[in-house]
Amino acid sequence: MAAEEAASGAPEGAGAQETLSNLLHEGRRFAPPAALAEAANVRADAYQASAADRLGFWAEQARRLHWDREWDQVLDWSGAPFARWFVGGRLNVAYNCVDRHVESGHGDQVALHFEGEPGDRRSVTYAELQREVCRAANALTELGVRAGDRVAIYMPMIPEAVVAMLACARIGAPHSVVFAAFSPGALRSRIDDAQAKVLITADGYHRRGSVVALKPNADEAVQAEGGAQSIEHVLVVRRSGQEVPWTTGRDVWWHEVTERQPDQHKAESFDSEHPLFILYTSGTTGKPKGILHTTGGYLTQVSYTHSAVFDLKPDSDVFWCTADIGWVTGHSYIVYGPLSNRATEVLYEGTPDTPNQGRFWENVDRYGVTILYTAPTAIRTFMKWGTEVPARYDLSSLRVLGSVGEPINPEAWMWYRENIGRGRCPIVDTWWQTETGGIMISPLPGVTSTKPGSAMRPLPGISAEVVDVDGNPVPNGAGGLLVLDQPWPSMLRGIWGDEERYRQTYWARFADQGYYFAGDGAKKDEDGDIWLLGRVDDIMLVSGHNISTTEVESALVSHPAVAEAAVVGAVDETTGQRIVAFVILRGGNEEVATLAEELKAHVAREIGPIAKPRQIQVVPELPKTRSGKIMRRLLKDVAEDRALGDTTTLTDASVMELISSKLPHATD
Ligand code: 6R9
Repeated sequence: MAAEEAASGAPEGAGAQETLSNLLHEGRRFAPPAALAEAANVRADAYQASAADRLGFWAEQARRLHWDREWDQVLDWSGAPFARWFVGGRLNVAYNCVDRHVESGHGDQVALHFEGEPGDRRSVTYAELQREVCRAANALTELGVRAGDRVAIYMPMIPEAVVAMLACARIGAPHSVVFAAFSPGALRSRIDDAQAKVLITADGYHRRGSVVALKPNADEAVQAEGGAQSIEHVLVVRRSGQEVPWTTGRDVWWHEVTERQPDQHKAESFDSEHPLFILYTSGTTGKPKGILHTTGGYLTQVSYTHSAVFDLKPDSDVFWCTADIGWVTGHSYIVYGPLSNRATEVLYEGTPDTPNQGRFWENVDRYGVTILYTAPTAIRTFMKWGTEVPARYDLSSLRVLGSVGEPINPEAWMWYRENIGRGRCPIVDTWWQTETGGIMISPLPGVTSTKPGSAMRPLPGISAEVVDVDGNPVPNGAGGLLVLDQPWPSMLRGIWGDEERYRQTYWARFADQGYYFAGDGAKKDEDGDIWLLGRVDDIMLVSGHNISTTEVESALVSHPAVAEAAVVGAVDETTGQRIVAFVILRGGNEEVATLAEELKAHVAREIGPIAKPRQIQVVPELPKTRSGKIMRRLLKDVAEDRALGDTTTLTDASVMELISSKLPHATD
């Protein structure tokens, strides 16, 4: 393996940046398949064209959409860091995502193949979607929702969730989607912050073979005493069919109110900067931030990136993004990007292991999925389950594979390529954030020769840099902080109701240079390609060396005995921090005692002695957020023998008890 050949010890005493440059030399390259390159939506010349005239390039991308009135100015950055894109332009997002496809003769094309977890199925064409969105828009209007009013959406992954979002967009009512597995308290604080007028929810949904009730949580969030007071109506979709508590006057069945509406609705045009949605992101500390996105710039970038990065051909592709609509990935790459591009897509309600561990691959096989977009956490789970699971299915329809959410370890990247893509499909590792709205750094599947584990380059039209603490670009081969040094169309327009926090969080760190600070560490390799190294808060400082958790984790999972790894820096009197690793073993590796030593030696070989974990703890599970990101903060609490911090965003809080009980309180 090239990574092993190239591994050499980091020289003792090297500076922080030199140390980073010695980590993880990746020699493997995968050129795009010739047929894909030949017919690719975006070619190599887009990089030069966009660099020569960035605003002209974005204006050209905006013309992908239907504008009721064209803009007067592409970008107004005079109020930086508050951007205005396509100033003076007017459009309707729902019209762009639905009606115009019907008008161009594609009403019979399937927009959504819905796959319920129990196996119930329903395909919704663009013409049907148009009628449903119109009815829902009329229903919201009947309930008193006007342009500018906020609507909270607390729904499972069913077609009505997509319809609800589009109906809000159609009438200019910004939605705030709250992940259905969030608690009543989390829902309440988000409704309060946005002062939402209507809440759209469901009776319940299917998860891991059982029926989960949702309406009681919604009720608790908006109850008369101690609940969110801004809600006037709760609109309830019938999904699970279970009995629900009911508050007459406030609660309305979705089917009752939509069925009596006309299935036509005139889409009004809105200003390019009209708010489209608020999406709360928790971050590591403090109260959730309501990230605000607006209309024209957002839709332009998600539409362009969805077409460029996944090479979508609307007449032949079947796209499947496995995220939940509660996350930005679901907003941009289930709803707005794909539908604006007239994609046919899969919408799946459930989990990957219900009724068995082959469910994802069965879905790919059944619908002939050609483009799959998922997360490293899912890929590592599939690795644990073994290659024999996907091997049982016909995955020959696949042609492009995507990854998002966390750095993808080279080992997981290779596994994805070989076992899912069967060595034929380019992998696009896409870096972006709730705040960026759309993909920023990613290979282009018909252009880029990819490297396992690297997100490669900023997309045409996007500018990013890796800088040192003073804001100077680092040379190739060195590490630093990722910044975005030019505004982009789908950038957040602020934090809802908190202008100062917006400035402080993203723009204060490099105020002199005017850079957006993403909060991620990154390095540029010898070719200038970008490797994401995880959140800056997670980067460790050992004897004066900056060491990224991502790289030590990648070294650990490159050992055949390790399925998943999470690494943290714990306070240490002599070295500042010491590296503590938590690993999940692949089946059949029981000789834990000798393994710890072997893994330490393996990391030392792969990266260098400085990166060797002081402690290695075998654990049954890792703490993850509900969107699949490892919560290193909690592992750090364990490693530093401290009471655990806030665990409310964990998928499964009992995981922490298991881990805490296992860690010996000694250093070695
Ligand atoms: C889209 C999304 C954003 C944070 C981001 C970074 C991490 C996302 C990544 C990645 C490395 C990738 N992240 N994609 N890190 N490589 N391809 O996940 O948005 O939930 O706001 O998270 O996720 O740390 O800063 P969000």
